[in-house]
Order: sequence, then structure tokens, then C-alpha cells
Amino acid sequence: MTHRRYTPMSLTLYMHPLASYCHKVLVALYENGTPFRPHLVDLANAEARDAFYKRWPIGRFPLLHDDARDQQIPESSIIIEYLAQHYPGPVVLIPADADAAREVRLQDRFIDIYVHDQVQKIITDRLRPSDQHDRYGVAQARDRLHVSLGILEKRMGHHAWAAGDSFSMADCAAAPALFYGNLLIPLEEEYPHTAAYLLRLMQRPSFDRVLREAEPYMHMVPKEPAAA
Ligand SMILES: N[C@@H](CCC(=O)N[C@@H](CS)C(=O)NCC(=O)O)C(=O)O
Repeated sequence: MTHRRYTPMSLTLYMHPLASYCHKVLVALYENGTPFRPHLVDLANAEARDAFYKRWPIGRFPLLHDDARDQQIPESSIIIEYLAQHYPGPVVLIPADADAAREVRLQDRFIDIYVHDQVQKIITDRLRPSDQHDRYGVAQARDRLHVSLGILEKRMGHHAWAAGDSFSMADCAAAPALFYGNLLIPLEEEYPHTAAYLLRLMQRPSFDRVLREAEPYMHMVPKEPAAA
């Protein structure tokens, strides 16, 4: 039996069902069946946007609020660290062993910075006005993404999960990063081990649920602009 220390529903997650960094935290919450209240933030709605910026002037989600401890936590990795510390569940997303935990944090950082942020750069550029595209930045992001996927491909040739044999925070990070990355660079041909890893992630009930909840919004993911 697991002993949980939280007050049920003390957690509110400010999020959007399409936002990839929110998916990362949702995977962590669903893995452990942690109760929380989702608060959808529609940044296109001026009132909702102002209210969210008042709460967190950086204006990025996910953002977690914990009524029970009167804490507000930004940043997906820090939210998962907070959940692991204060609301632990049966799935240990950050191992107790210091060396193993550092490896999880390294792989989490690698995926966020060198995979996820590059994917985000390419996709969000599509939302810019047609005369404001950052072609150089997007080309750089694509190059970086190929380098990072090459490194990940080697790892996934001999690991089931990003940080080794157990599912961890690094896999919560990898799920949305690779899902959206696969829309840009189909993994199957060039990165078969990574493609198989993405399939394992998508078969995980936590990520499957995230994707099902995102489905009604998926048409909003911006498509590649037609060549000028
Ligand atoms: N480093 C942040 C990144 C968060 C982030 O980029 N969130 C995106 C959604 S996936 C966002 O809030 N975008 C809205 C905006 O930039 O206006 C984290 O790990 O939480």
C-alpha cells in the first residue's frame, strides 16, 4: 500500500492539452495516478492570458500550484522533482541513488534542451507572420535536432528507457519531444531504435491518455508553410 501525504486535489496544473511541456508533466502525474485539477489556459483569450501572466510573468506553462503547501512551481522538470519529493507514488521517476538520479537528470536535460527545444523552435516558427520567419534559426534547430537524434539513437540501441532499464523523468521528457519531433523528421527510416522507443512510450497508458486528451486540439498544430 502506498502512503500519500497530499491533501486530495490540492494540486492545480495550469496547462494546455496541446502544449508539449505540459504533456511531460501530465505523463508524470498519470504514471502515479496523482490527483490534480487541470486548469486550461487559453493564451488567445486576453482575460485568461492576463490572469496567467499575473500568476507567472514568464507566461509559460506548465505551472503547478499546491494549495496544501502554498507553493507555486514552474518548469516541467522542477514540477516532476516536486511531485517526486512531496507526492511520491509507485513509479519512481527520480531514483533515490544519487548517481542514478544524476543520470536521469542528465538525460532529462539532454532531451529538453537538444531535442524538445529544437522541435519547439521549428514548430512555433510556423506561427510567425509570413515576413517574420527565422529561417536561419530554424535551419540551426533542424541541424541540432539531427545531431541529438543521432546521439539518442545510439543510446536507444541498448536501452529500453532513456536513462537505462527503468522508466523515469527522462522518459516523461522524451514522450512529447519525440512525438512532435516525429511530425517533423519521421524517425522510422533514419532513427529506427528511437522510433521503436517512441512506440513504447505511446503504448504506455500515461502517454496514451495524454495523446487521447490532446486529440481534439491536434488540428491546431501548425503545418509546414507552403514553399514561397
Ligand atoms: N522550460 C519550460 C518550457 C515551457 C514551455 O516552453 N512551454 C510552452 C508550451 S509547450 C509555452 O508555455 N508556450 C507559450 C508561450 O511561449 O507563449 C518547461 O520545462 O516547463
